[in-house]
Amino acid sequence: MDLDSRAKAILTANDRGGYTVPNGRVYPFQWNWDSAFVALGFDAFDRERAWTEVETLFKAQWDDGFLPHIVFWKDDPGYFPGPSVWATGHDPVTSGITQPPVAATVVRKLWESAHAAGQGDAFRARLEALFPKLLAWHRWFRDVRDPDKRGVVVAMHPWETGRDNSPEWDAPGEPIDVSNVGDYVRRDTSHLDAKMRPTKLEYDRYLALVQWGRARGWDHAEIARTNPFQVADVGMSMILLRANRDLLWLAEELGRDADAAEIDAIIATAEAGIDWLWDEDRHCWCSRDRLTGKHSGFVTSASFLSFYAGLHDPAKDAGMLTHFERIGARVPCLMPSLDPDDPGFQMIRYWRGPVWAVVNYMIGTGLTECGYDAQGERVRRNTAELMEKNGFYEAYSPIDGTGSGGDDFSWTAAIWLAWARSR
Ligand code: 9WN
Repeated sequence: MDLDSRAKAILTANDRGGYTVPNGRVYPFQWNWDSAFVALGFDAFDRERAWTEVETLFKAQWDDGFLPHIVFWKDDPGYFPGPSVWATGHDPVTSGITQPPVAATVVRKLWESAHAAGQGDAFRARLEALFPKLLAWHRWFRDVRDPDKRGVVVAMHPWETGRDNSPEWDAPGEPIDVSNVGDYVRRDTSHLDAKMRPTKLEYDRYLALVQWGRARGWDHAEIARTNPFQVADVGMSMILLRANRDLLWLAEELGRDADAAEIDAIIATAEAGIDWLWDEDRHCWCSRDRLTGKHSGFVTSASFLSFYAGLHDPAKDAGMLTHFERIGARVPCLMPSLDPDDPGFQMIRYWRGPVWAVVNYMIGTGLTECGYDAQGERVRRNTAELMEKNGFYEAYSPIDGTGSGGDDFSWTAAIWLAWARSR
């Protein structure tokens, strides 16, 4: 079967009726940013289904605009922690944390694609219905997750960042008390080689933070005041800035002037404040602990999302391109989730080395949009080569391209269809 057909077959097989699971065995529920990327894949062959993916996700939105990272439409014993551990008391049952806000950017793409196909009229009502939901989520970030008004996103859990065990969370995770976590049985390591997955200490911290939120009834305002882990994540911050630019574009498209002015103000706050995440010593963008003020100092794949965010600062861009060239000379397949020159780099251990197609998509499109065509094309070509040689894995080694994590992975297949295959 050719790659296009295989990618479509993966999305179809992982479709549970209105939503898609990232992987049938390892992740048997609907995940937030996975679904957004999956919609881009569906859009290549089934426009109707693409919109439904995002609409289903937003059916799980809470009244205050919060959009959960997992929706447990049906229980499944194959994943831990499941709905009873989160105990958010919502219907549908959801987790109590969020994930990187890529949805507005995806909805703009879906809309432009419908429009270009002459189907703008058919999809306009659906865009009108999604817009206020996207805006409500972005307002939630502004009001609940940016306490210092710097235009960044402060993550309350490593899982929120989507880069679960990045070394960026090691030092900020130290204050998390794991002494009362109790016994639990992980399911990820029964599906996958433990060498690919986060460690026991990391899982203890993940669980302790879930227990912390649950003990506070998932009151996000209180969690934001008291949580022992509070990190301004460079990935989520860049992604939200980009998403707000796309939401502004949609507001103008829909003639929603008051909303446009409000989003404009959110963007202005971010453009004025996001430099807080620039580490002058390391000469890179990185996450920063809100509680200690310390930069992580790690060059990760998320560092390269400044281009996607639409930031234009010649000195900082030059700094990031220098890192790009250095890393590009060290590994055949960009972009490793951690700098290969870092002593903690591991070829297959989750977010400490492997390449993710969705992050590459954001890095590559951002570079190209900013006029760095050769770099953007290198990232796209590397992404395509990984899939051509090894199929559609969750992640890949940047050294030899071997797949790690789950196979037949939805968002990887989606990125093939939406971007990587293009010539
Ligand atoms: C926890 C589904 C998700 C992705 C994340 C990725 C991984 C979950 C896990 O899988 O996280 O959310 O159990 O490891 O890190 O980015 O959304 O693909």
